[in-house]
Amino acid sequence: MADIERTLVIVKPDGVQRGLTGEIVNRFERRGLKIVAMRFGTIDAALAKKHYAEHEGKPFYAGLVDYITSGPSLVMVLEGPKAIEITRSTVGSTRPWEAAPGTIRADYGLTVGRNLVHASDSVASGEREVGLFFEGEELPSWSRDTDRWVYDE
Ligand code: IDP
Ligand code: MG
Repeated sequence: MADIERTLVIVKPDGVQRGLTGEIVNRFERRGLKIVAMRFGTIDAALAKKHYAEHEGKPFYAGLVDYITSGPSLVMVLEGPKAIEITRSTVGSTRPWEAAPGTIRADYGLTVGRNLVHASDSVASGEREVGLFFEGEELPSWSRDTDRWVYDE
């Protein structure tokens, strides 16, 4: 199998409030990524701070923690070849005004503080973030009958 990676993706509270969860999941699913975990609920402050630890001390950090904990999110783990880059390119640049047309952030977003989606930025962050949100049986390993039509070896 070629470079199978796992990434943590979050439809943030603005995406949920705006009724875009299905639309956003659909973009990843139709691209060919496989869902291996999914949970809906409000992220608590302790978990949010761990998740965004790299941003501690930055001017937007407090607002970021408030934003991500402000209501329910849809948290998922997606798997596939080059899943990190594939997911990031589907999501688009952090600042929606810089995101390429056709990406989620360009199609639905205007400001960096309401940019709809989180996606892990490296294989190492993916492993760390998946481990913060899910464990063991919550991450089933399953083979999809269509995989050989979705990607080659
Ligand atoms: P990413 O989500 O594209 O990986 P990061 O730089 O890791 O972007 O920032 C994490 C999140 O913090 C962003 O998605 C955004 O919600 C928020 N953020 C980043 N920079 C700013 C800012 O300058 N003002 C407000 N929020 C920001
Ligand atoms: Mg990031």
